[in-house]
Amino acid sequence: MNEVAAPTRAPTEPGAEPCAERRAADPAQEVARLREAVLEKLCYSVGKDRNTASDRDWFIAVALATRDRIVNDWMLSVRAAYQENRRRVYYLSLEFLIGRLLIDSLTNLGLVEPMRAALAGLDIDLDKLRQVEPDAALGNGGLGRLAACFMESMATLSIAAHGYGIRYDNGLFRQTVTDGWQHEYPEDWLDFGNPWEFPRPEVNYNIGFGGVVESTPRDPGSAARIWRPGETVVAVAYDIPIVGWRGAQEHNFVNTLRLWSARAPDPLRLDAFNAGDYVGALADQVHAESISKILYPADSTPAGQELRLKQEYFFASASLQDLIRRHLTQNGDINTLHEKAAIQLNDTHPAIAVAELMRLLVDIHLIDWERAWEITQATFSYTNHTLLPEALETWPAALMERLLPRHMQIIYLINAKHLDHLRAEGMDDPGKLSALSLIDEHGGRNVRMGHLAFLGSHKVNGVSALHSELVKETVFRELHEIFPDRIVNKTNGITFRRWLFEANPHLTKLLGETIGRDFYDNPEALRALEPLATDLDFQARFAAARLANKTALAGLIADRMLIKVDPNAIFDVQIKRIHEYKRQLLNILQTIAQYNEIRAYPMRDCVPRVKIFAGKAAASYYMAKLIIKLANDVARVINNDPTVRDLLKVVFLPNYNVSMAEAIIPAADLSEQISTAGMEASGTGNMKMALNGALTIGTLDGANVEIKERVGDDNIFIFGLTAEEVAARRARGIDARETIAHSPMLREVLESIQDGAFSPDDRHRYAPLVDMLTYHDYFLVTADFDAYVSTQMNVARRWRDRKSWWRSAILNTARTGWFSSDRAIAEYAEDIWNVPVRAP
Ligand code: 26Q
Repeated sequence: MNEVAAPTRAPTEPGAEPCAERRAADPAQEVARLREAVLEKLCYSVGKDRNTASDRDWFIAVALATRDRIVNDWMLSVRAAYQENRRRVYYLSLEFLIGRLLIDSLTNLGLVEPMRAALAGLDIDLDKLRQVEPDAALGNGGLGRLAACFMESMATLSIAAHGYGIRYDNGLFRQTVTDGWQHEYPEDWLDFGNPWEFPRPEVNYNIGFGGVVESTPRDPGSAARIWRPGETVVAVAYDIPIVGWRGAQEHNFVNTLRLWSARAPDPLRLDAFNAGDYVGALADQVHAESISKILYPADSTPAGQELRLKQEYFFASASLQDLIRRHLTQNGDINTLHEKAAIQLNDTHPAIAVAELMRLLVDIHLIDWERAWEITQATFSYTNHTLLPEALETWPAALMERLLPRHMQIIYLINAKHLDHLRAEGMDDPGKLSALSLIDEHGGRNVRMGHLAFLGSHKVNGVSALHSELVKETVFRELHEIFPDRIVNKTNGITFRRWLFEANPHLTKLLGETIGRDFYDNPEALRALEPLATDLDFQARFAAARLANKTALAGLIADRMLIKVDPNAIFDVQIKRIHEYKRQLLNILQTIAQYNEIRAYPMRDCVPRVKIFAGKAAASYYMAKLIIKLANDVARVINNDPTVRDLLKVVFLPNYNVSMAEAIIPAADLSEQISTAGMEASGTGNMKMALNGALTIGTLDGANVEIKERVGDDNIFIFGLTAEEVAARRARGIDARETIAHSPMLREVLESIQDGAFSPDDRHRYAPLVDMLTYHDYFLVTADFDAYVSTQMNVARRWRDRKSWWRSAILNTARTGWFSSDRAIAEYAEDIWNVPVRAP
């Protein structure tokens, strides 16, 4: 197979000619057509009779009928990009946390109600089918969900964009909680097929690993390198169409998410099979296909394993070969690649693409080094999502040399030229040179992927204003000094289609009736709500919409957990990956403090609260799993204590995913965003809850800072140390004995945990946790405890004054339009990719 085959016509695009005429003008006709289409799919594609079809059969039929409506626009979009020869954006991400697509696609096509009516005529309930679709959980958390929101916004803004990732057979693990402990089970989203994907077996590329690099003389004085891999795996494409909202012209803009699946070049060794070795005959296949088998279930601590590096190179190489093929088909000249392609690296996970593009340009396309480097830098840009030192990706040079010998040579050469240049400019401080080097020499030789991504890009961005400043001051301090214009900020955003229109139809309807539908296309139009914030009639309608959402969530909690919660209580919500820096522990300690208070002063008037937690812990993250167990132990004790009298309930909902977020977020009154300041790069759940009318309790971290600036100080509860104070406190030491001694409430809480009040079956269960908080409180839970408790009291006071609460809630919705991912993508398009956008 040719590495960069250049066929005369791209065989991989979804065809050239749009095939069917699209929408019926008459709504009744539209409904009738959809009904016919669904029945046809049920019969001819699913092979089922209406009388025996299961919900799943109906779901597949509806998804396929919806997909048919997408394909035409897809072809038109591809053709438009081709004819206009636009610069294309390539979004490389190892994670796309998509969730469900049925309602999302129907919403963007404007077909939710027609489809609902079509199905009602068949006695089928669309909302029931909606629940049947498995979540596509090809991501861990924020970074993966951001990629999914961005794909939708790029289509909405008619940016010709392709997402590239891996089609994992098993997405993020399914979490169960038994006896309070998390257990992980494989996730099986593909078991009943994926109606949204188009397999493209003809689009496949060879990906090499290992082997040797040979030199052959080229021009006088220079040598060509030829990499002869020892192993080859084939990457096969699967395409998912991503529909944009409405569309600028007469059709919706539709982009492609192309996911790669790994295959062995020869799936079966016939000689072994014939000799009776059936397992051995399949060994090569199993080995090759392991690359796209499973998503790494870590969200911060890099696994550092060989398979992960193979995944990174596998999808980076396949994607580059694919986009170069497309470029050559259309433009014929590799020298103009950067004019026609902008590649965004979603964190360092695809950073090996920098070395791969250099290899393709220099070794395969015979471009000279300096020119190749110019093209590479002009093509790539890189987004940083974390400052956690343990999450900064590095790979042992020895492992890289073995797996990717040619790439390692290229990395050494990039580094040598980079350091030579610095020395030529007069830099002679060995400390600085070593901090600037691509190779970290402390404790063995490791390749710094962040440095590689930084040097290979023309722009590097952080994901909130605070985070981008910290990126300049910490991880890339020395690089920023030398390239002061490279780091920019692009504050994250969320797609309002999924996180407002689809997740919260009650509120969306109310907003439409009140301020008109401008906000459908222009999120800033939500500002029109501001004058209504004190209107008691509107407040009542706003509160009613929220109560409907809370009642629905209470139903879900009753069904799944057999816990009864009162929809009139404050729904106090913390939903995100479980991590010490996110400080679920701080929330649990405050819950215990409130429990102690209720028992100590039973006569005191106390505001009823439901504490809702959800989130997964990395399987190997012991402390995170212990925190889940504590949340569940505390829930059991509090929920079963009659003296609490429903004033406090604690719920840990297992198996948090995108669909569960869609159910929880519209029902949240209080949004917990309480990370140790400086550690949460941005957060996006904070934006989703604020948009839906929750008030935030949070630290000055990530995008909380910008949410505060927009909603106003009176409409958010901010507490705790600032990022600067955190740094200073850590410098002073993190032994918390003195802090604990000064807080009677904290002391009581820690003593009750220590004494086994929540673990009577194992009194020592939480000794490691209490020890950690006492002697090594790196995340400063104890330092922020008193401030957090008193801010939670302010929350309760505010809740009593419901007029004031709803005023703030309405102002949160009115003032968070800026956090739309359309705004974020428009900024990337203008400042980083240099591509035009077209609003609907
Ligand atoms: C790396 C190497 C090996 C194995 C796993 C990983 C890995 C995988 C996922 C490292 C990090 C992640 C995910 C990080 C993440 O989700 N970060 C979040 O990104 C959001 C979008 O920018 C921010 O809003 C959050 O603040 C940030 O935590």
